[in-house]
Amino acid sequence: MNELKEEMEKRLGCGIAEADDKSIYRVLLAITQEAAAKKQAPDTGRKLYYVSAEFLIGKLLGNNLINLGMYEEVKKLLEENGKSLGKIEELENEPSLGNGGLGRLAACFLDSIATLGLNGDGVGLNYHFGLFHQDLKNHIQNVSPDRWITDPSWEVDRKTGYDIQMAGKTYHSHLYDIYVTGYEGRTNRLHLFDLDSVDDGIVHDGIDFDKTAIDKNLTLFLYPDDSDDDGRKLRVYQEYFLSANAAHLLIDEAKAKGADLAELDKFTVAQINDTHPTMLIPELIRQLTEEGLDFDKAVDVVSKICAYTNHTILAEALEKWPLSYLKEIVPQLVPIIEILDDRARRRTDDLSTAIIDSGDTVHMAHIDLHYGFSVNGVAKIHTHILKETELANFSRLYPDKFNNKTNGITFRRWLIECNPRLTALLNDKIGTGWHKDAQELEKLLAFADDEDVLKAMLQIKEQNKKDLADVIREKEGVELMSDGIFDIQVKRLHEYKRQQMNALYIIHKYLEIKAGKKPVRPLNFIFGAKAAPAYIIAQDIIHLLLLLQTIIDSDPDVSPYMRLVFVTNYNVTYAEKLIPAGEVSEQISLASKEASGTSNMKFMANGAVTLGTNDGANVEIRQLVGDDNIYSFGIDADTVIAHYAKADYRARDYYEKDPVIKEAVDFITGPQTMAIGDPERLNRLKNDMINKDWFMALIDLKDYIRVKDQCFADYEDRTAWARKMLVNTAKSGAFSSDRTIRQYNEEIWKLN
Ligand code: 26V
Repeated sequence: MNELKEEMEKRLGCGIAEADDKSIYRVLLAITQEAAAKKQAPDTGRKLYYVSAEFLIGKLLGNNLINLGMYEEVKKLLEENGKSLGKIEELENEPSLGNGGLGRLAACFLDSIATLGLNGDGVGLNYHFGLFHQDLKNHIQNVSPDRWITDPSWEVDRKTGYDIQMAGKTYHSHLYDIYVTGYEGRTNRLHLFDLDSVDDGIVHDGIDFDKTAIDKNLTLFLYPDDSDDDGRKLRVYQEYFLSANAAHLLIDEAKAKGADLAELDKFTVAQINDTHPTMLIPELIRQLTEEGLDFDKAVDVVSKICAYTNHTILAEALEKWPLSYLKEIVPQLVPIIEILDDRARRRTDDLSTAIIDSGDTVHMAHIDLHYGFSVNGVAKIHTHILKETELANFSRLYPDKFNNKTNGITFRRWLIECNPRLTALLNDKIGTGWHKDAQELEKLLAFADDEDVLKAMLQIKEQNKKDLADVIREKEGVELMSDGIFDIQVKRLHEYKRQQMNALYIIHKYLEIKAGKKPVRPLNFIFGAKAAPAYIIAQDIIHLLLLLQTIIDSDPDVSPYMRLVFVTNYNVTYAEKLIPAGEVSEQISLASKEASGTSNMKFMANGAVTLGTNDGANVEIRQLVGDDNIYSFGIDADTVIAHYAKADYRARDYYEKDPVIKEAVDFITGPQTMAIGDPERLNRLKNDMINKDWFMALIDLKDYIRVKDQCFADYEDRTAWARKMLVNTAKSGAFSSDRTIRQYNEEIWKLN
């Protein structure tokens, strides 16, 4: 303690008590960076490169302090000097390098890789603004750039880069590293490539910019709007820039280890995170042939290096690019992709597996499926659907490539850091072994009938709810009812995740209360979500939710019993406040559509009870906790798939035949919403629900209402509910990303 105090005071040039928070942040950042640097390990043996368009790493100070074992000491020292570590952490901007689950998963994986002492780095792009910042005004989402890189920064300037050829021009990349500290483990790195000529100043009117000025815009935003040709081409530029830099880096590092490139697979393995980095495969082949390898040998060795993870079965998310784009932007890859296509065609008569189809469209996932040595889904049901349905033609060709790796989360961030109260109780009752072996959480089951422990769990939840209510009061100006139930749905806004079905439930409750049927306890419905700016129906759903928030708030008959809040700019930092306070975890995607979900795991670990469909990892949660400790509803994946196959779902039938459904849907364009909302948006949303409803919200609505009502009724038996909370926390260890990473390593990466 004294050593740390002296070190801090030396750097501050004054006592800690006299220093301002900003200076303290600066000093802690420097001390943390130095401690992290010391834990770097030599690059020996096979090394993993986790290549991803997204790394949603969240703020770094708290996490690094925990992983380096310095958190408690720093916190105490600051407290003794009248300072708050929490306040100092607020000064840090959250890196905006991801969108949702895929990016957050990559971040949890980096934590686990370093914690397990594995030799593995992340490779991504240094987006200046990342995903947009969201504001909510006049019941709509407004977007603006999220400037997250500040001085001091966690980025280490490597003062190096590579020449990357795109559309006949040479772009010189610039590498920045972020240290990734493992929990009592080693330090790895997240490599982020950038371009010096990128110009933040070209962004105007929200997030608009000249999409053709590649030298100025290349790394401005994650997922720039792809609703026009220029936007789509920019994505191709970004994807090639990511892949080509990754290829250079891994070849360079292997060469530095004295690798014979013909045996590169002995030194290197690359995990391709979704299809965005797919060009790594042809680009590695290209670079290896430039290094002197014969073409066949290059194809062979690359096929032993690259593994692919699929994160979605939504057809529209499987990337396809016109061959003409590739000819324009990456002509150097086109002959290679053509040969790969030709060879793939010779392996089968099944034209559906072609890389370049008859319309000259390049199916990026098909490159991964033919030339990756492993293909994995992210939850049991997801992998099953990939094998049996979506990618059945490929699994027949390559039955041995397919494998499952159910997702996981790091308990360091999603329990130790975000829920200190529950952490203290757990440490007290079952020790601290669970920090590194989350399966030890099962020891908590021994307390399932211990009244004191159950009471303590309820009390902790009450306190966390009060904390969240304070945050929401301050940030959103909304007063939650902390004595009521906290029901939370936080995730990307997408029709398949069915925030609109949750909205219909809330309308139904509103109408019940108006008709005199009051809930026994107040209900707080909390949403957080960003919607892709070009995704119109998603914007309409946000509009509806914001209108409902206002309507409920301004109705004295209803507001004592129910609140809705849509929080602004949902991100990792907000999630860390929301999740510990969650009681009912809304995981209500249409069965078969949510690959896994990971917020379901975070809520579960923090003692929330899942209200969910039999989809993604919900299925595995249900198996673990048993039917008494989860609320499941809705049609199953097979039924959904059969409806699509037969094209026999007619939303209108449900709307017309059931007065409860009709009443809720009609409310969307009723007098109360129309008085304050945008009629065009509301009409479009209602019409879509009746005439299309592609994700079948109306099929499941009645069952959802029934089970959700049951869930809220059961909440009243507080002891029984506390036991459900306890079982959920106790069983959540199965979803540690340490477990997931061990499986990736044992079955795919084989790092030594
Ligand atoms: C989504 C979007 C949406 C905004 C516009 C651009 C764009 C581009 C790509 C994607 C793909 C997102 C894929 C994704 O995040 N999948 C999620 O992966 C999680 C981790 O495996 C999994 O838990 C979620 O179920 C799955 O949706």
